[in-house]
Parts: sequence; structure tokens; C-alpha cells
Amino acid sequence: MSAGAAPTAFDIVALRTARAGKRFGSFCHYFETTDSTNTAAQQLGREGAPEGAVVVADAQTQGRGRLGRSWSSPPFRNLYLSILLRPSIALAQAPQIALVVGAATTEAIREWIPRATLKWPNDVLIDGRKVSGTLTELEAAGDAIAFVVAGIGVNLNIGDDEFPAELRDKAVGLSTLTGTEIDRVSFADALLGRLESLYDMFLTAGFSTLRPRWEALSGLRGRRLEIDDGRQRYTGQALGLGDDGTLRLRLDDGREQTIVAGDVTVVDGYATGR
Ligand code: BT5
Repeated sequence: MSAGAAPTAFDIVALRTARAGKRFGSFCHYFETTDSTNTAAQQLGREGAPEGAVVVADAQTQGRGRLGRSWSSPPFRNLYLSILLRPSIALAQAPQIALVVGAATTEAIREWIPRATLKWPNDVLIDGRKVSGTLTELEAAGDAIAFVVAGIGVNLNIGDDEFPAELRDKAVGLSTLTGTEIDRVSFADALLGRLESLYDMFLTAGFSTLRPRWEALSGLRGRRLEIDDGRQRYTGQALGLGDDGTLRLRLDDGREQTIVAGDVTVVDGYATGR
């Protein structure tokens, strides 16, 4: 969309039509504005909505990232989408869903820009700039999973000058790179299709089956990384992912460290994305 053009609302009816008969997205809610599509999808989860129910908003007033960070969500340009999942897996496996979501999002973005890469755990970068972030949140019932909400934000038609100043050199919209407006419904349809198929593969065969695919999307193996897990900083060489989705790092002193959560900076490569 060029600056100044009349804003066009997300065509939720077209998305429902595209997803008719599929498990992910045939049941879609739309908000012109909401605080966070993840919050709206969590509400649906508590009300008993089925797996695959989707919430899309044209703008978020409190779009959120991890660790209390925010997700810039200006109106009508981008995709802010959350999906309700009800996986019958152990609570301990739930963090792997975030990796499945990141892989599916990267694969969808690659349909438009094949050089997009996945940065552990949840960012999609193009030329070092962040085009997408995902936030997967779990609601537990005792020691079982009640439901999971996967929230996906993708910068689609936002121009460089529409980002807040602090994001301008760190973030990018897909249309800036393709040179043409991205059809938001087509993108959402591609994303939900990828997610449905990777999620099913994950449920039937486990994360270890998806691990090579994840690693190929990330190109992280062998790179020199700096990781901040909130308590400590680690520097070393990425060995890849464990079968459980944790990141394996060869520290400079030769020891191997497993990282469960944290922020990654690639020291010899692309930018941090945050
Ligand atoms: C994320 O967190 O990247 C997860 C973002 C998830 C957003 C989706 S939108 C639909 C759903 N509803 C929600 O409320 N959330 C989800 P994190 O890894 O913590 O990165 C956050 C950081 O990314 C911020 O601190 C900024 O530096 C940067 N950032 C914020 N908005 C951005 C944007 N639009 N594009 C690129 N980078 C952004």
C-alpha cells in the first residue's frame, strides 16, 4: 500500500473462504483494533473454541513480544494473527511448538522472499532486519496443557518510514523487498497452510523429525553466537538444536551448554533483530 492510499480492512471473509474445510482458519475472528490478538485468542480458548480458531486484527494497541517487550502494530499494513492450539502432548514439550511456529512462518515468508532466515527462537530476518516475530503462550491446567496460543506478527506492507524511529534500521516490511504490495489474505492463507502441515508433522512424528528442516531455515549451525538467557551471557559456536528444541552451544572453554530460552546475537553475521 502506498503512503496516503485509503486503508483497506483485512478481508476476513476471503480468508474464511480460502480456509473452508481446513482445520486451521476456517473459524476466524476479526477485530479492526484489539489490545492483542493473543489475548483475544486466549479468551476463545477459555470459552472452549476448537483447535485452529484464528484471530486477526488490523491493529493492536498492546501487541506484545517476549519478556514484556512490545510489538509495533500500526493499522492496515501488516498481519497480526493468533491461532488456538490444543495439542495432546506433555507440558514439557510445549516450548517446541514455538519452534514449529517459527519454521512455518519462515517457510511462508520464503514464498515471497526466499532468503528469509529463522533466528532462534522466534524471529524471521531478511538481510539482518526483522520481518516477523512470534509469541507462543501456554495456558496450563495442573500439569497438563489447557491450550496454547501462537501469535504471529509479520510486517507486510509497512514502509520503512512508518516504523517507529528506534526500529527503522532493525525492521523491514516484505513489500519493501518485493517492490509490490503483499496480499494479506494470500499471505495469511499460506501461513496457516504451512503451520497446519508442520504442526501435524510435529504431533505425529515429534520435533526431532522437524529439526533438520528448522536448522536448514536458520543457517545457525557453526555460527558464533552470544546468548543472553536473562541471567547469564554465553559466547560460543552453535552446534545446532537438540531433539527437544533447545539450542546447543560449544562454549569457548570447550564445554557444551544447552540453552532453553534467551536472546541470540550472531557475532559474525546478521544483526540481532531487537
Ligand atoms: C517477538 O517478541 O518478536 C514476538 C512478537 C509477536 C507479535 C505477535 S502479533 C500477533 C500476536 N499478538 C501479540 O500481542 N503478539 C503476537 P521479541 O522477540 O520479544 O521481540 C520484540 C522486539 O522486536 C521489540 O523489543 C522490538 O525491538 C522489535 N519489534 C517490535 N515491533 C516490531 C515490528 N513490528 N517489526 C520488527 N521488530 C519489531
